[in-house]
Amino acid sequence: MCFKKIISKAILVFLMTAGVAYAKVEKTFAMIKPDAVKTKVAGKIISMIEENDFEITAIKKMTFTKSDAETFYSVHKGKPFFDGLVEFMTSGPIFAIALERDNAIAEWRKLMGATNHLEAAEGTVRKLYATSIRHNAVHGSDAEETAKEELKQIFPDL
Ligand code: IDP
Ligand code: MG
Repeated sequence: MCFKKIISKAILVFLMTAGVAYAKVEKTFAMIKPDAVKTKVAGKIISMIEENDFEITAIKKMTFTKSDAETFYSVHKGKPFFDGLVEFMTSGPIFAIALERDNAIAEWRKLMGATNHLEAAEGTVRKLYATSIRHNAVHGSDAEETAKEELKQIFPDL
């Protein structure tokens, strides 16, 4: 093999390795909240997740106890909306979902849309299904560390 060919092969291998490293598979935690389960749009939201190339690695329907919700949202303890949030999150069943894809955390938050549905972009889950800033259909981890903690709380065996 000539020198030129060896160099171009080496460059190709380097670029492929760098590409794979860049697009590393990431895990995140998603939830379909009680409002969306109650209005039976959970299936539509799961379709959106699948259509956007996420792998669903675990899913379960469950109902948060007060203690589950307080632990899950402990970062918001003391905020004016905390008690209402806990009441809402314990008001009915949710779907807890473990997701994987490249940049899963950011990609799922992008697909969810802004916390306030009035600010959510067209085509996002919250634009389509949220009815207020509290009743906003879905949850998504906001960083690698929180994704790890949330997955551990809800799917300890994963
Ligand atoms: P996020 O779900 O987009 O990450 P956070 O700021 O982490 O938003 O808030 C957690 C949840 O608390 C929101 O999804 C929403 O259900 C509720 N929430 C946030 N801000 C308010 C508010 O100002 N009023 C009522 N509920 C709120
Ligand atoms: Mg949050």
